[in-house]
Amino acid sequence: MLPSTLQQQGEPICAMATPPGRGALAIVRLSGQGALEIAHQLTHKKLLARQAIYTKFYDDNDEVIDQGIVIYFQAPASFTGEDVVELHCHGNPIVSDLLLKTLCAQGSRLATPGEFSQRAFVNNKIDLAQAEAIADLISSTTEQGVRMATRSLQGAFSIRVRAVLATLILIRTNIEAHLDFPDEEINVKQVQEIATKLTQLCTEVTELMQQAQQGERLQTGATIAIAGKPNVGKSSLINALAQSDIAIVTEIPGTTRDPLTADIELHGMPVRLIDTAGLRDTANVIELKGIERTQQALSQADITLWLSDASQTETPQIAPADIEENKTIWVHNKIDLTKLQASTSANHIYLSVKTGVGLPELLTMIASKLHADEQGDTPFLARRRHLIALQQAQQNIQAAGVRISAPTELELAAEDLRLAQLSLGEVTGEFTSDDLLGRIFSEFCIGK
Ligand SMILES: Nc1nc2c(ncn2[C@@H]2O[C@H](COP(=O)(O)OP(=O)(O)OP(=O)(O)O)[C@@H](O)[C@H]2O)c(=O)[nH]1
Ligand SMILES: [Mg+2]
Repeated sequence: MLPSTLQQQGEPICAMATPPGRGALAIVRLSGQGALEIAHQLTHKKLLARQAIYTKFYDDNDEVIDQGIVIYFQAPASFTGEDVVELHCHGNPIVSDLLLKTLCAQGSRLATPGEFSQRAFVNNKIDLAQAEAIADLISSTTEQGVRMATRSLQGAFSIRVRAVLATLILIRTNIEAHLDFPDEEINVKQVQEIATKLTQLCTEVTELMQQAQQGERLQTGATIAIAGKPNVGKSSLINALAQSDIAIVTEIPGTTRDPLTADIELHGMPVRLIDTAGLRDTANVIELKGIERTQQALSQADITLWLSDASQTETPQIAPADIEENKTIWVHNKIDLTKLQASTSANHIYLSVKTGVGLPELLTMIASKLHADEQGDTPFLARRRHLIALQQAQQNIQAAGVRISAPTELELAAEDLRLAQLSLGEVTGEFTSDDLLGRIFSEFCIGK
């Protein structure tokens, strides 16, 4: 890593930092080698670091484009670590286009998606998980998502990953020392010590992974399929939970054919509900297609609400054999037609969609199954990429733990730990291929 004062500055790039459209203000950002000179040509002003200066912006023919504020951030004390200039102009896309055109005519070029964040990463202003947190912070659709992304951006996730990495490196160094000096054979006590440390490390990675998993789910949301035999009240339930008449409800069995979706928020977690076609043996081609789609929705759902009609006790309503018990809540509907009271036990709930009794309890049950009610324990936001890396690291650490007890496999245990280190390093971006970096940053918007 270069000392920050010696960091290389890239060619100057510019982009809108605010969304396109009309508004009171827009911000155009310029970063890189020579940004200060370009800004000087544009404003005809001598700019001082971190001072907001009211100025006119001039085009190539010295005609005034607009007037606004210019702020100069001297390298390395800027977002990208390079010289950065922010131009605050009036929020008209024609004005910002004219500014960008002038900046390009003066030696800058338009930034590619995520290029500002990528430069911040290259210049060690943020690590990869933090750069991703910026994109997630901007795209979050729930308050909880925003809070978690902010924590990740502040380094909550990276700090935990680095702590695990530091412990792992210590253990690895210890093992490699024995490999380097084969005369001093590793003794039983030393093996036990390393094995204990590896077990502790594995527990830490597991905890981190669980929290990351929860963070990922809180960001991307969960899918809940509502399934059951025809006419049990599935469409009535989606309407009630979405508080909107999105699905047609009739007393005719087989009303719903295409799966219908509704997005709701549960304890700050985005949840997608899917109402499906009732499952039964039928020769109707259209209904059969609907049933096919139901099976598909069930296989992809995080949770299935299996609805049955509590008033129809004579014909037991059995779910398909392939339904996953731990992903299912058994909802017994229409208790208003029976003498039953609203109640819950384990994964069963008795309610009436018609009267609304038991619906709040159903939401609580779903939230607890999704762990959405434990969000206070989720300090950061993570991505699927991070989960895969953590899982890989965990498997390698586990494998090392098994191998360590056989002195002949010491070398293989060291190799397992090296692989675990690579996986963890991928999260923060210490060991990340250019391909992956390119893919990650290309998903950002221009100007980020
Ligand atoms: N009494 C009573 N009737 C209900 C309740 N929930 C739904 N219904 C009625 O049951 C009938 C079927 O409801 P739907 O919501 O269309 O049932 P569905 O499961 O979507 O049916 P399909 O789309 O045909 O599979 C309608 O007449 C609803 O008004 C309830 O809690 N109590
Ligand atoms: Mg229906």
